[in-house]
Amino acid sequence: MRTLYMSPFSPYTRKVRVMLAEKGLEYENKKVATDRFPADYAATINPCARVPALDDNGRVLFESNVILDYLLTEYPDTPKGAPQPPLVKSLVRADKRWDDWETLVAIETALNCGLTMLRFGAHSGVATDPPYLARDHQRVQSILDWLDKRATPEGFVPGWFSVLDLNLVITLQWVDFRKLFEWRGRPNIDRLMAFHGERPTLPSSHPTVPV
Ligand SMILES: N[C@@H](CCC(=O)N[C@@H](CS)C(=O)NCC(=O)O)C(=O)O
Repeated sequence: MRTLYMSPFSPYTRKVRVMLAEKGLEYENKKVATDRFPADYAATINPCARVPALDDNGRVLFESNVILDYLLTEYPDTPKGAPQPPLVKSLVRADKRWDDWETLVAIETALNCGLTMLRFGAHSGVATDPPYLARDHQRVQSILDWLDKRATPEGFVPGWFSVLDLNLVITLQWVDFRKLFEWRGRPNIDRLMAFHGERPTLPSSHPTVPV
């Protein structure tokens, strides 16, 4: 029995849904109201009181990138006919571990900035009051400039669909869905999004699709 504690609009949840689809793993979606978590959720599922969390036959994990790492490690196979380019085998490359971790953390920071903008700012346009929102807007633009130098038109790990690609695609598709900030106009990121953004495992978990 595999249960995903989730919210349909959550980009962090979506990363896990896409990975489960890539691995061809069956699971049950358990929607959690993120504005009023059930009383025992933090005590029994995720002490951080957030989604996603995954209960994999009694092994309960939280934190999206940890769950991705777990799924890649515990379920190394991909189904026949899986999309191309193939899914990577590990969260980060052994020989580029520090580079890949920095990329992952930079994308995660951009997503966290987006969440702050959504919670505390206007849903569209640049809300600059309070001032930390202006800093978050600057931060995402500098992160995107930096990512554009690390990306290639075929992703962060050419020849593969990497967890870095997965994180970026989900972050920027969610930014568009929430109309938070402009990210286009960077050659490598634009092409990476065109290259990986249509992957067949993505549409069914798009935030516009009812769960
Ligand atoms: N770092 C966490 C972030 C998870 C997160 O922030 N989830 C949001 C939904 S998108 C949430 O549960 N928010 C509820 C809250 O903060 O009260 C992860 O990667 O799983």
